[in-house]
Amino acid sequence: AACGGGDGSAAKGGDGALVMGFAQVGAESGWRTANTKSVQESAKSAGVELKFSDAQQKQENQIKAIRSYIQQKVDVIAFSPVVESGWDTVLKEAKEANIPVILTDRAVDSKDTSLYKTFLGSDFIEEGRKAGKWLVEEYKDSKDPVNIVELQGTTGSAPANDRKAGFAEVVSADSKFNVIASQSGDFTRAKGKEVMEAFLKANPKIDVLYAHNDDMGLGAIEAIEGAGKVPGKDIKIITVDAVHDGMQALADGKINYIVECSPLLGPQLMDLAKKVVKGEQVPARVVTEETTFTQEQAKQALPTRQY
Ligand code: GZL
Repeated sequence: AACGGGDGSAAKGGDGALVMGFAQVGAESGWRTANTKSVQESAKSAGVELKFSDAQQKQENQIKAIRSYIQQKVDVIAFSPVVESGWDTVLKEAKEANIPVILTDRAVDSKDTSLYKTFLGSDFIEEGRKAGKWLVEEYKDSKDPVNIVELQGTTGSAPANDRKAGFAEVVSADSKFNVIASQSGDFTRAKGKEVMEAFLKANPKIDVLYAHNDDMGLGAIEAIEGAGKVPGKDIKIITVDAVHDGMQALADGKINYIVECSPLLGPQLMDLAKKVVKGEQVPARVVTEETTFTQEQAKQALPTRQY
């Protein structure tokens, strides 16, 4: 397709549609599946021709996909960077090819913000703070030490770095809270279960699990039950995302609190892409709207959840 130029003419795909190249992280979690569905369905209803790739959580695959979109002269590139670092070179190649880039979901640590037009996604630090605030409230009347284990997301990813920082910022205000172990479970159930089994073996007294996503929390629940303990009671669990299976576990009392991270970025992404290709101004940062859920709220919300 010809590139959308500064003359305001929208770039044209085969049938006149705007062509977007989307480099997705992978299919590691229920969140990711819901996010992919949102992008694909929104492209269809927005009349955007979508080229889609799944990087199996490998940065080199995302970089390859972005390079292939540049070769194909798509009108706009969007992607969710699996990790924060290592993007400047390929983003400079997109800029030289005069193809605008939109970051969705996760951020990059590039100092040169001219390398992308906007970043659409959640405030992960705030998500970590929300998790910490619930815990502080939950234990406000207790003086005893609270032993916390933490299942981090993918090492080097913005959600892992920021959810850890936001949570630590809040709980470090009270010395009774001790994060006694913190390790990556790579946002997957399998790894979450494996790491939680190791935490349980190494730490006789665990009061709380803070998992950076529902999927690792669900894996950890299997490990906790396998160790003969009751999730949600013997070990309180806080997770992030609020995908269906996490909300079900919350309603069932196996998780105590979930901080929502909405994957439904598709509609906003398509609107931003059309503006960007037309050369219109867009905000540098678009923060996703999202909330939190207690066990009671999960029971109310479940019947009408989209994912
Ligand atoms: C957050 C997203 C994270 C989810 C995980 O926006 O990048 O990646 O929290 C997913 O479930 O794997």
